[in-house]
Amino acid sequence: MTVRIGLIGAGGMGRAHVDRITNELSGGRIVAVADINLDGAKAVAEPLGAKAYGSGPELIADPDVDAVLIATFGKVHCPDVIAAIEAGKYVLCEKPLATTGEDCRKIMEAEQKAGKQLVTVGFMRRFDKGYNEMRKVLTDGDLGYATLLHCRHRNPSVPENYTTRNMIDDTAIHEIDISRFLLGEEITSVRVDTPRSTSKKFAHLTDPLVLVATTESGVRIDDEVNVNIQFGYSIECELVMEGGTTSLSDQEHARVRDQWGERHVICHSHVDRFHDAFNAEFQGWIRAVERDEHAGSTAWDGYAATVVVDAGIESLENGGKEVQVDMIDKPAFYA
Ligand code: ISE
Repeated sequence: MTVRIGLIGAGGMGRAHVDRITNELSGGRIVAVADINLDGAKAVAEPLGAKAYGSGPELIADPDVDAVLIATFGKVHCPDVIAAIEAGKYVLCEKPLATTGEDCRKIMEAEQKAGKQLVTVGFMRRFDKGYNEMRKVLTDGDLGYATLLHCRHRNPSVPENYTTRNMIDDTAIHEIDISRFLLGEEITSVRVDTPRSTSKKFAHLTDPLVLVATTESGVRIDDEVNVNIQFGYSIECELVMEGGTTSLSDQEHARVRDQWGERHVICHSHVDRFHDAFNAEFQGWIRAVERDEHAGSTAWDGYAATVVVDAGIESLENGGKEVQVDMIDKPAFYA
């Protein structure tokens, strides 16, 4: 069976997903593309022989669409995710699931009403080999329990419409999710520090930030979010346990050693850095949809990350005070 996928959002991320589904993965085909810019939707759809729509609901209602992929801006995710659930279609929604905890709760309520887990959130780092090996070092138990998690999330630059709030809800949300994945527990409080800003940024940004979070068992997470670092897209992570550490190795596949020293290429975008993780995530999702099964992170994971984001933004807006994460009890449906 070929899973007939409808894409909502024909921007850069959507097009990267079309490319992987069409040229790199098997079992899925893009049959429809929707975008509020209908010409943008047509530009992506026509070469594929797919249909083009000017809105998400039209695409979701199309009986030829088996499953929905959402790659629009976070702010507009919620109604389309709920419409897909109500249509009984599996939906892979790029992060964030929604931009408020309340919208995520509405999504979880719709899913529980449908009686079936249909929502996957695009937290692709969960499919990265490095993070999975780090997690295994912890769960194997030989090095004891975790005490600290040091993260660095560096982007070469960001566009002018990217805001300081986006440093938390669009960028640090990846470390928020991967910390939960690595440590297997929830984050209970957050504070956001604002060190000296770089001059290499748009005037409205406060960059870098350091998000400091604490988990249920007391593990301390620090995340340097630094989005105008110039030199490349650089993701670092070190997990400290009682008897040793484990860290993400760098992104290189090969090194060069010569008269100028030793080096490797540094990529410039998340699409390249997490290429293999995205592919593993999407291939797993397509195979699961074929079998009528859920795959990947759940709507609960989307909710849990968003309420930590909410606390981080509250801290940022209140001079870096420590904010407790306001989280509902996990419904048994997501156990
Ligand atoms: C972007 O949306 C991503 O998801 C990238 O992984 C992140 O590095 C970047 O800061 C975000 O804007």
